[in-house]
Amino acid sequence: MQLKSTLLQSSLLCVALLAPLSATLAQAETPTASTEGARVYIISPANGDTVPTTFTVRFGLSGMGVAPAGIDKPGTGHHHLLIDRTEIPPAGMTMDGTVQHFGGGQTEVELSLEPGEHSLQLLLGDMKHVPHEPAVLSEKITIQVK
Ligand SMILES: [Cu+2]
Repeated sequence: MQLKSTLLQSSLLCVALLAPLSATLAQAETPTASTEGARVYIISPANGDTVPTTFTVRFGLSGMGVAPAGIDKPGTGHHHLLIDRTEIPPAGMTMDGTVQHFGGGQTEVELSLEPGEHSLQLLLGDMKHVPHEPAVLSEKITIQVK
């Protein structure tokens, strides 16, 4: 009996998925209007909570809807999580890779952080990852990771 060897080809499709975001970096964008009264907030953990090194962050949004990046629908956006950031990403600019993007329309994430004090804050972005005008920004919470 003879064994046939099969040549496996690996694809690098994942590289292509990163292209649309970097292509729009540093471009001035026409601001997308947020809905008046829209509010983004962290459902859990709560401000001051102590959490294990791996924990779930749940995102809340009222007054607007969640849509994946690239979907042009008024009154929507996707979540961005700012971890231990002292500055808010600049208005009118595409948020870069220092911000966690949830361009698939996710409303929670399992995070793993080093033990210690950390801050978390949510910022809604439009279909091009640009903060709305005015920005829809959550309160910043501080948590203890143990
Ligand atoms: Cu984004």
